Amino acid sequence: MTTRRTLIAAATVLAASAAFLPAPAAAQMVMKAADVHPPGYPTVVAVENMGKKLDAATNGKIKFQMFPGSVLGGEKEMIEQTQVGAIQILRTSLGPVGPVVPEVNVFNMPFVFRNIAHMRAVIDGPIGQELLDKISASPAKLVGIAWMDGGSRSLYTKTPVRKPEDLKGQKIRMMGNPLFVDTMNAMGGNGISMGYGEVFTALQTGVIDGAENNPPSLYTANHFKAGAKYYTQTNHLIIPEILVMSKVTWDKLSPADQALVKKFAREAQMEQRQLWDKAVADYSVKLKAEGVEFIEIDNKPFYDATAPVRAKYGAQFTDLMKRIADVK
Ligand code: GTR
Repeated sequence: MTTRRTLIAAATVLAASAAFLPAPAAAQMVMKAADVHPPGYPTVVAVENMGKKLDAATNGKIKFQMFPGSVLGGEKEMIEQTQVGAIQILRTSLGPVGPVVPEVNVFNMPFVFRNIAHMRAVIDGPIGQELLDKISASPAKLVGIAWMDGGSRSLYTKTPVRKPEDLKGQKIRMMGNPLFVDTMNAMGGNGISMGYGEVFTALQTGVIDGAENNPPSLYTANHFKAGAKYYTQTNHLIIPEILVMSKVTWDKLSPADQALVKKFAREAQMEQRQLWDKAVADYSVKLKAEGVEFIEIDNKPFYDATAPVRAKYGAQFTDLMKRIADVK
């Protein structure tokens, strides 16, 4: 019969042997990373490379699994999924983040940056960090970890546009943020808010007459094949893209892992920029080869036309806009 003493002895032996067992491996985290863009797109590649660095630096404890090409939804839906922790890492335009964190709308205003070099100087510096911090401190449950480049957005339509009057009566798709609908209305057209994934069919069926975006997006989303062959260089929006982590996920990371995420996110910001410049050059050549006409214009009439939008949305950002303008 088992005595109390033998039970205690057995427990002691077990406890002693447990001391020699290897420590249980730290729980592995496979983070879902999402993007509307297809494999090979600069943002997708930079985030994949960031995941590889994290995997190596944490000995496989943290890995990314990339879900490109909108497989997890449009940006509005993916932002919501990131807020609840169903997606852990999201690369999105800052445009649809505006309705969730209104403070970021300062970067979403038409012609707020003089040019791409100016935008880069701002996002790389203290103002860029302040806005990332504002996202993290907001109740949105998102942590801003890096900026990415989305170049400059210009108008594409089925008929040539050279001045605001040419947009009269034209329905132009804009990203989901009332600020952009107001921008297009001020530019002379009728802004229609719609998800990126719906633009191709909407162009084909005549629900819209045009949209606006950068050359890599115009090419990879095939919008030029749906009739949008005239690409007017309005350069009206220079909106940075952003990499956010779900706060739910962030809070589970140790301070050391959080520091690694920040370090590699900053490296991804710089790597994506190199890939981006090449993509803009390559896709512009490809678009021209496909018969897309790049229409060079003086965009001052569009700048002037959007002054009321800057006045309306910029009223709450007066000091910040001055600081942005002062960045060389
Ligand atoms: C692209 C951007 C995407 C998405 C898309 C759109 O330039 O990279 O994040 O916002 O535009 O127009 O919806």
